[in-house]
Amino acid sequence: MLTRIDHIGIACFDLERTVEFYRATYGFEVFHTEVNEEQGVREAMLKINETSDGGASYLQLLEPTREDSAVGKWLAKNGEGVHHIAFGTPDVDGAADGIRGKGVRVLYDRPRTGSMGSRITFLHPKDCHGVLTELVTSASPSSAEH
Ligand code: MC0
Repeated sequence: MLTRIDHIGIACFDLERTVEFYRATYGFEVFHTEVNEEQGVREAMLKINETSDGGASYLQLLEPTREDSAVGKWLAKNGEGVHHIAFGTPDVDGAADGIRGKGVRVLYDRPRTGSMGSRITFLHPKDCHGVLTELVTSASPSSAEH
């Protein structure tokens, strides 16, 4: 079961400048930052609201750490913009299995580590009407709140 929009991933060339745009324009503050070497991104999570499932929804600003990363390749081809949407679920393994059973390509055999210790996987954009789609289970309900 997918219970919230966990985050919208936005690819950018310069993380600090993009964070400043979201702060100055909308008043959104940085909730969390980290580097995910496996995914090749430096990211800032801006918390937008808490959700009724005990989690939260974020904007995730993503700057590539290397040109051959997924975000690096996408930026070179498309420029800045919305890169993916992520749905939150209490059970990423079960959600991925169910969606795989409907004929959608799930990109990882087993979920990998995402933002704030979450477990994540992705669905191929070509099977999702052009939208790279991520499934996320937070590390714990409290990690989505702090
Ligand atoms: C590629 N395509 C996309 C897309 N990326 N379409 C929509 N949205 C995107 N973000 C399209 C391309 O335009 C191309 O279409 C086709 O998919 C193949 O793309 P490609 O450029 O040849 O690249 P591939 O095939 O090497 O890789 C695409 C793929 C990859 C989606 C498999 O980006 C991937 O594995 N993504 C999942 C991981 C990821 O995105 N990590 C970064 C966020 P045409 O029509 O030209 O053939 S990490 C993250 O978000 C973590 C930290 C977290 O949330 O916690």
